[in-house]
Amino acid sequence: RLPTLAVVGATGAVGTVMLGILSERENVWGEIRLVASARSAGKVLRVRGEDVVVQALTPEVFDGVDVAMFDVPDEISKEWAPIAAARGAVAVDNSGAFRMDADVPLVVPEVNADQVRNRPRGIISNPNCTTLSMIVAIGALHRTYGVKELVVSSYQAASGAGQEGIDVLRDQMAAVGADRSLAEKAGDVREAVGELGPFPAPLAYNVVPWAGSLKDDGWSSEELKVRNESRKILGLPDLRVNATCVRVPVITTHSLVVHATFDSEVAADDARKLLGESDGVQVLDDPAKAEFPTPADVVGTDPTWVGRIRQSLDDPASLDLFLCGDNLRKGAALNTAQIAEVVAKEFTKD
Ligand code: 11C
Repeated sequence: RLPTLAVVGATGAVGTVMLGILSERENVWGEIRLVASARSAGKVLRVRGEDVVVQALTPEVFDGVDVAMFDVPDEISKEWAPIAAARGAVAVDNSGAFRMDADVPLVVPEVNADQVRNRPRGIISNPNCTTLSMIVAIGALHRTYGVKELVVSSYQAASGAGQEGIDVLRDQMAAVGADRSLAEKAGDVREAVGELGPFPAPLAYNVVPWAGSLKDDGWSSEELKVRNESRKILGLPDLRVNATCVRVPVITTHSLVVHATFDSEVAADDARKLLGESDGVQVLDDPAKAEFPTPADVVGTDPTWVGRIRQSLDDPASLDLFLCGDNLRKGAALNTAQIAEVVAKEFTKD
């Protein structure tokens, strides 16, 4: 039989992309139930070419559900994923609520699909979009060369902060766009943009060296996620990782610069070939022809894009890379859908 799927958070930024992905991918689901807050209940959304009425989040909505995806804030997942699991569903959670729990696997199917079965609580976590935007490529390199250290700088899109992030950046761009005298005097952009929304500084005409919340010793939650989640996914608890997370005025698609050090020497051509043959990775790397990934050119696509692949001039065991990944697709909805599809196979086999 085909398993029943619930999509919790169906009306949010990631949920909206999820409905598109479920409509595009090979169908492995029987019923698809759409779930959101009571405020959105009764709305009609389209998935797989059909109109589906959104249901309110209640314990009963999970009755008969085999897999429940959660694309909701941490506190909602924390409360409701265990309720879904108690009612017999496998919860695939895209929030940060359970990612670092030892009894919850953190899965990227191209890297550690085998971990899906290792779920004593009936919960599987999906990584943060920033980690996901690099880990498929780093995982592929790690399998051959053994990764020892990552130094990461992110260039994160506004949609990482949800629909509010998208709306605020669009409003700020509209507010500054017409005035050709702006961005010449300290503070003039800040004055012009209006609401900062979820960002601690203007995002239009700017870069903001901050994402997430403040943690010990000046690190941001986002930077710690990149470190801790990379370690867990790669199964390397002592991996050295330093990340600096920066927000840029891009609507969707996170970019990262990664300096990766391996156990053995890596020639750039060998890395290019290996990445080119890896599932979920697309190499675009010919600077002489201005060929490298940019968010504007890859948004809406599934792979992790890699370019600017160079062997370090000072260390033949290190590579410098530029990566781009759509933070709402592979960074969130697509990876969740892929995990759910791995689980779905268990039901169709029985
Ligand atoms: C951002 N990466 O770009 C964050 C959003 O842990 O799932 C996702 C936060 C998370 O703001």
